[in-house]
Amino acid sequence: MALAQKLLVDIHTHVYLPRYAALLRARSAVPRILSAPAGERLLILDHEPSGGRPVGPQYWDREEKIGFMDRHGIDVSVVSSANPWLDFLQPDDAQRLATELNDDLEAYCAQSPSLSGGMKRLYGFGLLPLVPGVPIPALLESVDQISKLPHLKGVILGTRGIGAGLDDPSLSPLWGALSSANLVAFLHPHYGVGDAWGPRDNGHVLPLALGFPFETTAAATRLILSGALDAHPTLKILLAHAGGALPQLSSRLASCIDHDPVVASRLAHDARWYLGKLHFDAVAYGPEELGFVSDVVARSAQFGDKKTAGFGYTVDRKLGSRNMLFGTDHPFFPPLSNTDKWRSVVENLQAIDAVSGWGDAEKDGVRGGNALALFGLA
Ligand code: 5CU
Repeated sequence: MALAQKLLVDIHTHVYLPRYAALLRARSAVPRILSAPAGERLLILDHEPSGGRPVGPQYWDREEKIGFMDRHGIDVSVVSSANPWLDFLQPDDAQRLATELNDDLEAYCAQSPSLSGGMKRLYGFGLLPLVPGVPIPALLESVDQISKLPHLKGVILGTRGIGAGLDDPSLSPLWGALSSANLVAFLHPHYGVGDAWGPRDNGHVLPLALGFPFETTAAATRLILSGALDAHPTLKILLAHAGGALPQLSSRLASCIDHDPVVASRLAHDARWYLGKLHFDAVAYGPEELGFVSDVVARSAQFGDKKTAGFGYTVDRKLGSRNMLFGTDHPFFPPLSNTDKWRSVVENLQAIDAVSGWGDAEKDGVRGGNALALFGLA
C-alpha cells in the first residue's frame, strides 16, 4: 500500500465557524451560545441541560483542531459544520449564510498546513440552504459554489431536506447535481425520533445513543425507498454513526418491502443491495459492530436482483470494509478528565484494529485509504 494510503483521515469532525458562532451568540432562542460567568455555554438540543454545555475555541479555532489532530496522530480531517446547520433560518438568510460559510470553510482549509506530498491537513463539507421555502435553484447554486471551491469535497445534510424529508421528489435535481459534481453527501442527524425516553433523567444518553442513529436510519431508509439511489446510481452517500440501525434492520426492511407490492414496484433491487452503495463512518466504538457493518456491505452483492438469493453464500468481510471510514465526532464527546488523548477517539481506533477478519490492508483502508479514495484526495 502506498505511503498516502497509510494516512489517518478523520471524516467525522465538526466546526462552528466563527461567523456561525457569532450568529448563535446573537440569538435568544435555541440554538444559541450564551455567556455565563465561567465561560460560554452551548444550547443546541431540545433537552439540553438548563444552562447548556461548555463551548470554547475547540469548536471554532483551526489551531485547536490541528492540535487535536496532532495529539491523536490524525493526518487529515474532512471537517463539517456541526448541527443544526442553517435549519432554523429563513430562506434568504440561509442562502446568504450558506454562501458565506462555504467561503469561510474553504479559507479555513486552504490556510491549513500541508503534508509533505502537498496534501492539505484540512478539507471540508460545504453547507446547503436546506430550509422550507428555499427554491431548488438556490440549492443547485450552492452545489455549484461548493464544487468550485477546491478544498470542499462534499456537503453535510440534515435529515429534513427542505421540510418534507430526503424522499421529497423535488430534491431529485439536488441528487443529480451532487452526483454530477462528484460531491459526497454526509447524512447527519440532529433531531432524534420523537420522544420515547420517558420521564427519568438520563441526560443526553438516549437522544445521542439512540435518537441520533435512529434518525439517520429513518432518513436513509426513506431515501432508499424513494428510488433516489436507482435514479442517481453514482450518488455518494456517507452515513453518520455507522448507519445507525440500518445494517441491523436491512433484511427486515427487505422483507417488509417484499410484502408491499406498491413499494416494491418502485425499487430496482432488493433493499439489502443498496447498503453496498452507501458509505459508513466507523464511529461505532466496537469491533463487533464494525465487523457486522462490513459483512452487511459485502453481502449486498448477493442481492443485485429481486430474486431471493437464499443463504448459501459466504461474505467477504474484507470487501465490505472498503465502504467504511474512520471518524472522531470532535469536538463532541470530550474527555471528562484532563487526558491527553480522548477516550472516544482511542476507542474508535482500537475498534478498527480489533475487527476479526480484517487484515492490515482493510484496517489501513478504514483508517484513511478509503477516505482518500472516496474524496479523491490521493
Ligand atoms: O453531543 C452532541 O450534542 C452532539 C451533537 O450535537 N452533534 C454531534 O455530531 N455529536 C454530538
